[in-house]
Amino acid sequence: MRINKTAIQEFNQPLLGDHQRRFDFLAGGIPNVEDVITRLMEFQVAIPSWALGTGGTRFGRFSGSGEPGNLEEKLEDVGLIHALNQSSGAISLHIPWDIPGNLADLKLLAAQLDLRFDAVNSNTFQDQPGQEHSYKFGSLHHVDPAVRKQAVEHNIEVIRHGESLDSKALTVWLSDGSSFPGQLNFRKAFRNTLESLQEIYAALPDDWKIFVEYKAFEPNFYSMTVGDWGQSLLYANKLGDKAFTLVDLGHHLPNANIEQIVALLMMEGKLAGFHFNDSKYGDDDLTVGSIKPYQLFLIFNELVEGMDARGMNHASDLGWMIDASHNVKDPLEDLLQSVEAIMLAYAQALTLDRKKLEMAQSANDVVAAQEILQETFRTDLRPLVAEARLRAGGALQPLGLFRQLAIRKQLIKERGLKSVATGL
Ligand code: PSV
Ligand code: MN
Repeated sequence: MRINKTAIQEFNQPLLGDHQRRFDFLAGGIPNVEDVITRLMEFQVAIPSWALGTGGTRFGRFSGSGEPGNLEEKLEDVGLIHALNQSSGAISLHIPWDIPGNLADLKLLAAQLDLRFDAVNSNTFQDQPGQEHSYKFGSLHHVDPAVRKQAVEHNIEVIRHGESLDSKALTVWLSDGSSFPGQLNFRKAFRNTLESLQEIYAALPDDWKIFVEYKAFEPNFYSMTVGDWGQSLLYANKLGDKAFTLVDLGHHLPNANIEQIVALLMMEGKLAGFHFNDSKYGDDDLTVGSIKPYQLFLIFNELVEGMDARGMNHASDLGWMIDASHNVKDPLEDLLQSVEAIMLAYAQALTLDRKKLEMAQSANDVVAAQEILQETFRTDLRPLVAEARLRAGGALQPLGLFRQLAIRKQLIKERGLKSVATGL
């Protein structure tokens, strides 16, 4: 199903008066408001192809309904989100969950939906039917060179798929690690991984990047071979200029200072990709901003500060993606909530009085620094984000329109009650 422009305009019409009143009040207090709106309109967050269905845990999965049954339908779903919020104009594919079939048709569909293909992701954390060697004891770090070779070849195949869709980056997340002390020689595991990554790196096209994603634990619970930002940065530095670290918000040990990690990676020019989600305990993959919205704002504050310090383009120089799982919510509603939370945190970071903060920092005025941050965080910027969406042709209330149009009901009619998406 598609949402046409008229439906969006008709939905917005009765809401315009109230929106204008709230926006005008807010805009009066924001000196660079037009610049902020332009940046918000440019900013796009990619949706992962594996998060359009209902997720689950190792205890079970309670399937939703009307889930996309193939890649084309997944594109259609992202197209729906993007039509509603105008901020989700990209899709990220996980291979082999989503192997692109008919390229010409797929590209045409993406163009019709105003979508581009973001980073492609390899998968050496699961065995596939017919696969020669098992990844039970790891992939790129494996003690057996034949397993490493198979995993390297898979990554190169993923790059080739990405090239055919005009993607520009490969994300490598490894579940490689050990579950018990003594299981692994850490140095050998690191070196094997590095050598494997070097082979993959050698196959990257000139204008491509490789993102090395780290994770503290799970599925291995004693050590992970790319376990934290230090290890990821080591690999990225040793690989070369096209290699970077990817930060997934759920991949840290509890209470890690993610905003500081982000600031230092940016200072080193080694941050390139970002996976958004939220968590209470571990890699919970919850809706962005649902648990720790203040931390999300603090992270965006560092991102904006760091990107500006290096003269980077906010919209295109880093890869922005959601990486969440939707176990009890409609995935499309959940994704709309996540994108909204990201746009809000970005808007907050853009409107922060940075000069004033710098002055407070220089004067060691700790109280003033906190006041400046919290003044911005506590200002309701939702009308600003809504204005950007309105000007871009989106809905003033994306979730409201999703429900008013009964989109899930229509998808169930088209796809059936029992269609289950590939993915998490
Ligand atoms: C691993 O937990 C991860 O964050 C990686 O990005 C994977 O590609 C994705 O989730 C899906 O399993
Ligand atoms: Mn991730």
